Amino acid sequence: MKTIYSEQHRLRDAKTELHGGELVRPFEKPSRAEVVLRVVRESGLGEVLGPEWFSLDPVLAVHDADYVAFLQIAWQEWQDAGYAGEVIANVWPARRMQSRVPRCIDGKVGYYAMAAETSISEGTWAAALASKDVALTGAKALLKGECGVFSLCRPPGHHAALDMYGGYCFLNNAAIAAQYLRDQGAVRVAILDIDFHHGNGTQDIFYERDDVLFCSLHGNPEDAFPHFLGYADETGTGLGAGFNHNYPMPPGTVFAQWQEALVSALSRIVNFSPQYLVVSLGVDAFENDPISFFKLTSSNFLTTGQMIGAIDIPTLFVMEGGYDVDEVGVNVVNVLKGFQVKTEVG
Ligand code: OKP
Ligand code: ZN
Repeated sequence: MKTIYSEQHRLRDAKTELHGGELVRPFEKPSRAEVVLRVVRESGLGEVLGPEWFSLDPVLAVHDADYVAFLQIAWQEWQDAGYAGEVIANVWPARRMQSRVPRCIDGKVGYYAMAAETSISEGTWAAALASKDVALTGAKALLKGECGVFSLCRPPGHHAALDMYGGYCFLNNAAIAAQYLRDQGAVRVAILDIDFHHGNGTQDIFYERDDVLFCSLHGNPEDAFPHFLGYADETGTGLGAGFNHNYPMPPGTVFAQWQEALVSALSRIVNFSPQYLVVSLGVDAFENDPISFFKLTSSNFLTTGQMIGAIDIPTLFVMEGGYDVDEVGVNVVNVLKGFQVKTEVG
């Protein structure tokens, strides 16, 4: 399997994350991608290729233009305001307030942020652009006939909505790739999100559509970030009714229970008969993940890959979360190896 990787991810190296009332070094840090790349190479998974450059058009196909313009200028406007720290939201259009876009940077940050843990830092926008190129290059390889491709994206994307950033995400790489596959002729595309956290951004982008099926396995929002989306009764609206499926699970969930949800999601995907599958591949359901509460083991990720491979749909794996830096590489590569075993054996 080919891996698409860009070292531009290193430009996303924020100094601060708001965690427990303190500013700490972010969990989502460059070494995550370096470790995944190293294990990809050591395991002989396949070639590692750089991304092609894509214009903003595929980004603007899923994100609002005013949001993209904001991401582009946020760091500069924050500097111009004379602030010493990184860009962090501290005010929101909360219940019964206006949803107009303010003029000043403090107001705009609150308008476009869905959470405050994620600082915008110098280089964040450049890294986010490269990350979407990594996803799109992977999608393009699928269109050319590959049956499985790994886009080693960083920063991640699945929390980024139509017009919101947060949860370490700025551009929704998986959604951008899925929409690109649609625009290049695929009639139906499915997205399977196995990151520990609910893919609120991806759900938001496709919630009213019947051409992109979204299934997500994640920590119950009553207990887990992003807290305000991801319940089982969110099943889509309008044309999209019945094309969104959430599998929220409680603290301590082990593989037996998680696997039941995966079986259900995969069966919905098979029934949908998509031309392509995009997997939001977070491995933070791992038992030792520092910010999550599921109990999957490294070998469970191998089984997960086998199960995804067994439905035999051309698949783009898009890297999302996974914060146990020591094991993130093994866990990701286990999914990819498991997928390959099945496809090679047939
Ligand atoms: C991004 B992805 C710890 C709480 C963190 C944000 C989690 C973002 C996860 N301070 N809240 O889905 O892996
Ligand atoms: Zn996550």
